[in-house]
Amino acid sequence: MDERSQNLSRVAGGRETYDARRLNDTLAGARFGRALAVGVIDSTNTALFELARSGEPEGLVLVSEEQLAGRGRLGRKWVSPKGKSILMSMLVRASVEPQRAGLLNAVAGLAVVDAVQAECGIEVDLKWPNDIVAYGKKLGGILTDAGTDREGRQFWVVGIGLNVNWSAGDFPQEIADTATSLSIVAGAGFDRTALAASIARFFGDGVSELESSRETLLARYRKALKTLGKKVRVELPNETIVGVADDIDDSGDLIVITDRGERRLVLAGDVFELRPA
Ligand code: BT5
Repeated sequence: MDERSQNLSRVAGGRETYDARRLNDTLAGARFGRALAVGVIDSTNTALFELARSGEPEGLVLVSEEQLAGRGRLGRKWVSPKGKSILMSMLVRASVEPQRAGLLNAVAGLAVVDAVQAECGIEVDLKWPNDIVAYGKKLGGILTDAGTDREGRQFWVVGIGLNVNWSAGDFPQEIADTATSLSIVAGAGFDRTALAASIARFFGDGVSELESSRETLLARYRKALKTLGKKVRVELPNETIVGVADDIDDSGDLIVITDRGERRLVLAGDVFELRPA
């Protein structure tokens, strides 16, 4: 067995309840067109990152039923009951300037919005920088990890967590008031295999759009971002900014006009919507 197959089988050790064959059939020919479905894993982002470092080519999609160490940003935890979420990561080796790579979060967010619309008939919103929300509650989040492989080539692992078939009793205390799921919003369950395939397809189209036509992508992102035009409080590690979320720049960073009229560029932070005074 070569190194790559060994890596793949190590990562794949687990119960498979996604329909991996249908997932791969549906993705045939797509840019993100090879899927690996595993049972339990620490984190799909961490596992795919390791494969990427060893030279795995672009296009691999890793989905899992359960994560033991699911990660959010800044060392936060991503929680999920077994078999009820989409927990997926995709390996990107695009020709994107590193300073624009933040837009992969936008590409992933838009892919989720489009796939949920197509597969579930539900409209969901994006909240800057990486949340998928419905009725003001968090449905999903995105985590992009950037790395360099052993040959010095840049890659990105884009991870998506989406609460699909959770019922009311599935929410741990710490997110009970702030989170929701597609099944709660719609009152129906959804096929995770079809949804994951649709997200991967839209994501591939979006990465190509980012490479060839960034302005079109930015226009779509501006339209989907519910944060723009809202009065917000932005929490940064050492500072809190209050103002109006005015726009995003070419790299997807948020432009806030503060109450004192200053223009501030926010690269990463937690945004809370405030009620207008
Ligand atoms: C995120 O971080 O929203 C990024 C989440 C990315 C998860 C995916 S799952 C597949 C891949 N593999 C990984 O290991 N990660 C990615 P952040 O903005 O930091 O939000 C984290 C915060 O959201 C936590 O501190 C909780 O407050 C809340 N949270 C945790 N799990 C949640 C869930 N399932 N639904 C809604 N909110 C959640």
